[in-house]
Amino acid sequence: MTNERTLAVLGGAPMFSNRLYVGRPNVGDRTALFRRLDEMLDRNWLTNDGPLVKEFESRICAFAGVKHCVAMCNATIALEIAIRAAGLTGEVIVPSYTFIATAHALQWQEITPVFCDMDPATHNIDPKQVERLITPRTTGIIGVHVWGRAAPIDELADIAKRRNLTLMFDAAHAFGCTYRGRMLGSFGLAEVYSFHATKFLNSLEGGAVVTNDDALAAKLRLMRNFGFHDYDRVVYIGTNGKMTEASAAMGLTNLDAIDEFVAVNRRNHDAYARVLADVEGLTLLRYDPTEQHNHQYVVVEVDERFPLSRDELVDVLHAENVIARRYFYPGCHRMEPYKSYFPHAGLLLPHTERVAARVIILPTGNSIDLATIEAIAGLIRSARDSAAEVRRVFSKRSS
Ligand code: T4K
Repeated sequence: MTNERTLAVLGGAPMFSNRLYVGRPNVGDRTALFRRLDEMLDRNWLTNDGPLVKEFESRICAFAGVKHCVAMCNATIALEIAIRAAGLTGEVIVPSYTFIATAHALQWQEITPVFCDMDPATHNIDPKQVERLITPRTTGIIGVHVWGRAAPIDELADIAKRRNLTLMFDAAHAFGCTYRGRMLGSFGLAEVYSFHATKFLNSLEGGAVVTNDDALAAKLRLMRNFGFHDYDRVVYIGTNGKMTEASAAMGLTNLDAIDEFVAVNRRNHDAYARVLADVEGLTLLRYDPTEQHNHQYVVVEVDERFPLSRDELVDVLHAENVIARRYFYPGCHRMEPYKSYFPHAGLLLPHTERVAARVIILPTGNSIDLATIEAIAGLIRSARDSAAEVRRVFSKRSS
């Protein structure tokens, strides 16, 4: 199909007339959503710990097997509040290979994120380096379950215990994923989910801190609502981190549909594995079949055996309207303000630098069917077969 057509970067028409995006929202039953919104309007209760938020929180607790869920307006604010409620100060160790929000949530409150390298086999934080980064100012570790694959929980818990540090997890990618059969969300002092539009479970925008710690949960609830204890009594410093009822309506509706979302994601992931299996130089990241997984990310590493670089391949795909992403390029340590604060951080992060230059995320979800996946694989093969010509065009453009 693709061998006879001319690639768009070589002057042909794009293969897809509509853009195919990574991160297209998963949306459940619209009728159920509109019913919930109608009821919300009839009740005249739109935010401030309303009944839909309460229902959403208790459904998340039951699903994840945690005692408390404190729903918030997004995961970045949830991280900030959790970090503050846990009393972290000074330095906190985080992976550099994560979305910038993990680092910013610390820096925003003048806590230094100390960037740790990854294990290139898992893309998750390397516990051996964590130990070496601990200083007298270190108060905590925030592990990230990158792509929903568990961070090295046992190793991090052991370090945190021995060195008297607080351990939390950024579980933004990990809703519906397990570690040793237990849902991610129930480890460490607390974990933070994201329910952003692009996430496996979305509430338009949204996030939550989940924890089994009663005192922490009480503090999180106060901090989420300006520190209000009741109508006119403020007992704590707080901010506005509340989730709206409309967000909870979306979250509940999508929660009802997560089995379908997983099935589609898994089908697509298997299809990508099949159609890319024989492309030398591309490695699809696989999920552990013994754990539950949301399969939300199709992660491919492009190595030296592929005749185009990762960035060249991304350019070829974008020209065809396949809007692949380079998450988490170039790594938090190469973004501001961290790049200016620690200009040589990359020296300690060789795996992060290498993997961040190789990863490409391909579109999945409901809007992507098997024929589309075959077509994307065809494009990748055409790019490989026309690599010399593609390179010539790119080098002419840049000269
Ligand atoms: N920790 C981690 C590890 C995270 O990955 C994130 C968020 C957070 C913390 C913070 O969570 P939140 O505070 O957001 O709850 C996107 C998301 O905005 C961000 O939530 C997510 N990580 C990150 C991995 O991806 P961008 O800058 O890539 O967003 P944008 O606007 O380029 O959209 C991404 C793709 O999704 C595009 O291909 C278009 C598509 N899209 C997006 C939206 C909003 C849609 O198709 N429909 C939509 O409504 O950050």
